[in-house]
Amino acid sequence: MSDYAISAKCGYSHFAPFNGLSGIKIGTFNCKAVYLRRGSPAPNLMKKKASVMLALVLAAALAFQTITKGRLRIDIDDALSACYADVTGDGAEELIVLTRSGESTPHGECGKWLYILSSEDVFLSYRRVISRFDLTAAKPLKVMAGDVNRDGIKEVSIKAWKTAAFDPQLAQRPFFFNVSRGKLEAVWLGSRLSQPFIDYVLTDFDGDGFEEIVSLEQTRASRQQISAYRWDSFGFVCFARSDEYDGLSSIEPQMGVNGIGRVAVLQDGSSQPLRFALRMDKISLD
Ligand SMILES: [Ca+2]
Ligand SMILES: [Ca+2]
Repeated sequence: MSDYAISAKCGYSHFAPFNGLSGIKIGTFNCKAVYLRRGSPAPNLMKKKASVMLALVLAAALAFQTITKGRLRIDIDDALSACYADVTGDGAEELIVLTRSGESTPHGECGKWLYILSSEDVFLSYRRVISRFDLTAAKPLKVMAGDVNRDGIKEVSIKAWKTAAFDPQLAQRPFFFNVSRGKLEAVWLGSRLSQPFIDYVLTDFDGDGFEEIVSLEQTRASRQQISAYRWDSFGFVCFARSDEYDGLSSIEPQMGVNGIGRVAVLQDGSSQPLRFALRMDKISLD
């Protein structure tokens, strides 16, 4: 014996005799021992296989935003924001995803790509890409969907962090787009709501089958108030407000009684959210 190597999980084997073998090493594939034979290409071949495997592993790690044959491999937990809604009007829900940019704003990280993906047709976490849009310039913070203008097609809403044509201040702004024709068609690019808002959600707050904007806003007295807005031909009109509160910090939509939406609002110092719903044209504690 001129040399030997130890290999885990390998069977015991004899090999037919070769000429010119000078050493032995353990390869990386299938626990096979690789004989180094002068003039043989085998060791180089094994190196190439290792390189291919490394490339595949790296590709899988980077595949979150890699489209392969019109499909995107995606882990929703890695997205900045995502929701399910039928935004193409074909009767089936799509998965709407805002990817991360790594860029920060005063309201947290903003996104980059908006993907409209088939929620069905999933193969090994790959989904069919229906359309995608680069939203880098809008610094999008969150994506939602709802039929706010009551035309039977759900709009995609982006909470953007940017200036407006007549307002040079950076601020959170509510944008609404129709994506049903494969393009990002602006429905309403709001410069602001009636008061500066902390956040807003889309929910059918009045039970008429269409979504409204329900927002958590800052009042002039630096208190917080919840407001609801309904579409009115060319834009949104505020139709209900709550009393003013202190320490309200976040708002989330919730399903209420008989499918009528309500909102859960966190208040500083309390682990349980306050729940608000529409009562006689006023937003009240539920
Ligand atoms: Ca609509
Ligand atoms: Ca409604």
